[in-house]
Amino acid sequence: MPRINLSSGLLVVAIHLLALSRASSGTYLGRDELMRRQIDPGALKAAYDYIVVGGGQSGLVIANRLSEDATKTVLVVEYGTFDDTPGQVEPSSATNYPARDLFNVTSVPQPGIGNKTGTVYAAAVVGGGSTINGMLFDRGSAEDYDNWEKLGNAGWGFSGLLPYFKKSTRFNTPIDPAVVADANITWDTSVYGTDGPVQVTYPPWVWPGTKIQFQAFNEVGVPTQVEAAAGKSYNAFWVPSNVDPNGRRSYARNQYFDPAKSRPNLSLLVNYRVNEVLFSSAKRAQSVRIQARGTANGAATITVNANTEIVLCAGWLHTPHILQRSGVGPKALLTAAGIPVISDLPGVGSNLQDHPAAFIQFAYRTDVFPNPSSAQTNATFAAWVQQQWTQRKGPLSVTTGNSLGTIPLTTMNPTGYQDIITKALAQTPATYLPKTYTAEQLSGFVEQRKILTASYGSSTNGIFEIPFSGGASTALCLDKPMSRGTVTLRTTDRYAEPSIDYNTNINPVDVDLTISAARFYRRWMAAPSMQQLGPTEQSPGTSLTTDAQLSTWVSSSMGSSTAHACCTSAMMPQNLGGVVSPELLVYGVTGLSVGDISVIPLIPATHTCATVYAIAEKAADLIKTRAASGGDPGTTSSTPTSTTTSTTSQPPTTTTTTTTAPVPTQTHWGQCGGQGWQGPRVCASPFTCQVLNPFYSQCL
Ligand SMILES: Cc1cc2nc3c(=O)[nH]c(=O)nc-3n(C[C@H](O)[C@H](O)[C@H](O)COP(=O)(O)OP(=O)(O)OC[C@H]3O[C@@H](n4cnc5c(N)ncnc54)[C@H](O)[C@@H]3O)c2cc1C
Ligand SMILES: *[C@@H]1O[C@H](CO)[C@@H](O)[C@H](O)[C@H]1NC(C)=O
Ligand SMILES: *[C@@H]1O[C@H](CO)[C@@H](O)[C@H](O)[C@H]1NC(C)=O
Ligand SMILES: *[C@@H]1O[C@H](CO)[C@@H](O)[C@H](O)[C@H]1NC(C)=O
Ligand SMILES: *[C@@H]1O[C@H](CO)[C@@H](O)[C@H](O)[C@H]1NC(C)=O
Ligand SMILES: CC(=O)N[C@H]1CO[C@H](CO)[C@@H](O)[C@@H]1O
Repeated sequence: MPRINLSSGLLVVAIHLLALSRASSGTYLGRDELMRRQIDPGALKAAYDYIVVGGGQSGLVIANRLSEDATKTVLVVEYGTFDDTPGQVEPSSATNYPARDLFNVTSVPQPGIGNKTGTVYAAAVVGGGSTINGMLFDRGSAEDYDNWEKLGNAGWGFSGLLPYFKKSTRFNTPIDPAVVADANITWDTSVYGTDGPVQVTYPPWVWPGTKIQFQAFNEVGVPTQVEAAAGKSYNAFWVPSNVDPNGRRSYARNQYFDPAKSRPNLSLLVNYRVNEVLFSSAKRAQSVRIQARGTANGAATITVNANTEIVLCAGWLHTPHILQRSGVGPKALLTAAGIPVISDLPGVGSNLQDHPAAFIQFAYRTDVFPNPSSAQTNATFAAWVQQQWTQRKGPLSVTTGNSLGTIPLTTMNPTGYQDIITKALAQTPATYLPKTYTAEQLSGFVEQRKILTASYGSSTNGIFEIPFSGGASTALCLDKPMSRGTVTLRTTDRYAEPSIDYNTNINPVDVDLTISAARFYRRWMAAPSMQQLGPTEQSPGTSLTTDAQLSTWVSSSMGSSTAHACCTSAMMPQNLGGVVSPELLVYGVTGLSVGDISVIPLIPATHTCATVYAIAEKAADLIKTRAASGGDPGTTSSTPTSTTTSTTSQPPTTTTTTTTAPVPTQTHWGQCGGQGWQGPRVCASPFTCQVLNPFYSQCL
């Protein structure tokens, strides 16, 4: 066991605090540069009132709100660092998904999709997912959140969350009224805030074919919503982007952290990993043990104390991993890893959900002009696109698109949806769930299934998302999967990336739902208005018609993730396998909460960014409220140990860390080319790299 050189540890913390104060003047200094600077050891606090674990999207929201009170000190510990690449705030960054800002991990092979390994999206950068995401800024339907409330979470329905959706946003009138009028984009400002941090608007471009696609939806029983963000994000609707009026990314780093970074009570330590939360004998979370990024197992660690509360915001992948390392998780797993059990919570790392997506391909024989591929075939148009962009208008102002069809199952499959529900309810739950599920977890799943199947039969909740913006092909995204995955600490090396098993498509109900979606897509393509575009089917292909044929297509064309992974430390009653209470407090311990996407019990039918802002805003209010009334009810009055207490480091076993080497192919529908593009130019099957304009090619 290495001896911990505490004074050098303190030095490192102080150096980074200094980096923070320099960062407030606009420059971020490299670590080497800082090492040469004079250090004031007094900059390090002996303890902080709050420690936020992870300076990603939710962590920065919570840190901002908690540090509004100048009497409280807040430390954020973030594994990544700042991404100051200028292009990262441009619309074209919406599908870069740069490896430099991501953890490099893949899932175990997925038998439900032909043993492919699932792509994993977990951000490793200040601002987290909000720094790299697609900027498609939608919310779920009221029913999505009301379903959370039905699982025993009072206050987490749509009406309980709406104030936080508003608090986190500010809607700006779109800069181009002509585009709005032509495309008939409609919205209702009353469901957004007027002065919230995240700026939201519609960019000044819509591909003309989009209007035809809306019409075609209307013709197959999918009406257009006036404002989906009002709890109505089902059927067809417009979705704004989280961009400022100049079309630049509006996200947690520039809207929650930058305005607060000069507060003397807020400190952000970057390039550090939180290894464990340490507990008192009364099971109160007292401190976090942290380690410099890139140092080996067993290298020096530093222990930092929290007076009031430790808030986990390390995301869907690492919040459960940190809990498991800290002795909070499934007893059998912890025991196998030699980790003393603080709280036996089998749900930590279970209940993993995402939106798996099957790629459906059509082509338009008689497409309108211009369309998303015009810039590649027409030099005059390509030049116009560039000229428009000098005024920050035109196609290059669009991020990942601004229109969605999120279709109820009752619309997709009016004659068959009831059979799917009956089949789901008749299953023996354990058949398709991870083998590790305990009796409580099985009961929890049965509760979830009751609620999910009710939504399968609802006309006011989407089951499949069809993103469309004038193109003929798209991803059919399963919004309400029945399958459940896991995130599991490696018992031989708890600091290696955990094992990820999505269990994509493992439940045959998910296949049935996807077949319903593919058939519905064909109906949409056959709608009268669509015929002016001359749609022809390429994949699945018109010869595939039976359930058996289409189910083969589903497993070959489906991918595990659309970067919406969640739900791995679910807010549910403990006797249903839950991990946190409706106050977001971790069961069985005190002084420890979770404030990120992990707490979601059932994945909503929406991209997750806006929802994470609302969760984090609500989390901050809950934390402030309990602090004002004396803290976590179970709190013991034990004084936290000071930073100088020697840390009893758990000896990490020295097994080789098998971090998967980055693959030089783009495995998702991300960017694959364009001027200045440094990333992979090859798309993994079934995607191919298509040139959309000189700046941008995409795996489609
Ligand atoms: C590539 C991509 C595209 C997306 N596109 C969209 C979109 O278009 N629209 C949409 O609505 N949503 C989108 N999302 C989803 C959305 O951005 C995420 O759901 C959301 O940002 C999650 O927020 P979070 O706070 O839970 O986690 P994150 O923002 O991921 O934050 C977790 C942070 O914890 C840090 N961390 C992890 N482990 C440790 C540790 N041990 N110690 C210290 N720090 C640690 C990480 O570095 C990270 O910064 C996308 C996500 C990704 C990744
Ligand atoms: C992932 O790999 C890239 C290189 O492709 C690297 O820059 C990045 O730091 C890696 N991410 C992590 C979290 O180590
Ligand atoms: C997936 O892997 C399993 C176990 O190795 C094997 O039995 C199965 O045939 C594989 N399936 C496919 C489609 O390759
Ligand atoms: C514009 O959209 C609204 C809301 O969907 C609809 O009521 C209205 O009829 C549309 N107007 C036109 C001209 O299409
Ligand atoms: C090419 O683009 C120009 C400018 O937008 C347009 O006027 C012209 O009709 C286009 N040509 C074709 C063949 O579509
Ligand atoms: C608790 C704490 O450190 N509070 C400090 C926060 O910052 C103000 C200055 O803005 C100091 O006066 C407080 O002491």
